[in-house]
Amino acid sequence: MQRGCFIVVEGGEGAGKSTMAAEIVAYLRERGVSDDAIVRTREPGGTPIAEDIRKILKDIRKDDCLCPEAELLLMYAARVQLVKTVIMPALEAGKYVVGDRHDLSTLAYQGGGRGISRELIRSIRDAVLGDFYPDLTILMDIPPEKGLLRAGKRGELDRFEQEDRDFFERVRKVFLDEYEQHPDRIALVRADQDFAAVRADIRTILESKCIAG
Ligand code: Z5A
Repeated sequence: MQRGCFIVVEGGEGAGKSTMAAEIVAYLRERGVSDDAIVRTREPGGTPIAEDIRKILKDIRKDDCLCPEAELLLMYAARVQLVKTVIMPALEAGKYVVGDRHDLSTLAYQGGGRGISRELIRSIRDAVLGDFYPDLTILMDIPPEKGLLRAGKRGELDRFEQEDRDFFERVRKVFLDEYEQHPDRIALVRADQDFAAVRADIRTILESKCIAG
């Protein structure tokens, strides 16, 4: 059986990743991919254990703070659980997996945002995931102030959303640096356009990569 395809949507908060992940699923359906051949994931999360880890990562604790290195290891604990129990089996069964964030986020947030060295992140990644990578990453780029404004409309902010402006600028810079270094596997979309324009750009990328067709 032909291996499936792992498509990841990445970017800053409020970029519209979840919205566009749903649009990618709609695109696949239009091209005749059946519902049971499409799996959606989100990170951190996506399995019962990984969702428990997500709660630890997102909750604001007044009585303790999470060290950057502990945060990094929890991200990878959740990710390995998801990759090994959900994503890999789905790909082996020939399915499409549409992921809301994956490990580019770790380089951006724990690397750029928290200042953990790229070498440490890469060594943990390589040790637990080996040569596993997404087939396509769509990076939705948006200036942090615009993304945070969208995200802020949801109400209460989580532990990440309470970081300062510089944090999000560093995160964005790593995302864009990675795109510049790997334009073969990362596609860039301007996420501060209106919904129809973002959707059209994503469709053009999927068509150019011959996804589902
Ligand atoms: N994190 C990390 O540090 N390291 C890691 O390795 C990983 C994650 C994997 C997960 O939070 C947090 O974990 C995240 C990074 C960290 N931290 N933050 N902050 P999450 O999953 O809860 O949140 P998120 O990933 O940032 O997603 P989000 O804020 O929900 O944003 P989104 O998915 O990109 O956007 P959306 O929900 O699709 O849209 C947001 C709003 O904008 C919504 O009202 C939409 O209707 C609207 N929208 C969408 N598109 C448009 C356009 N084009 N125009 C206008 N309005 C739009």
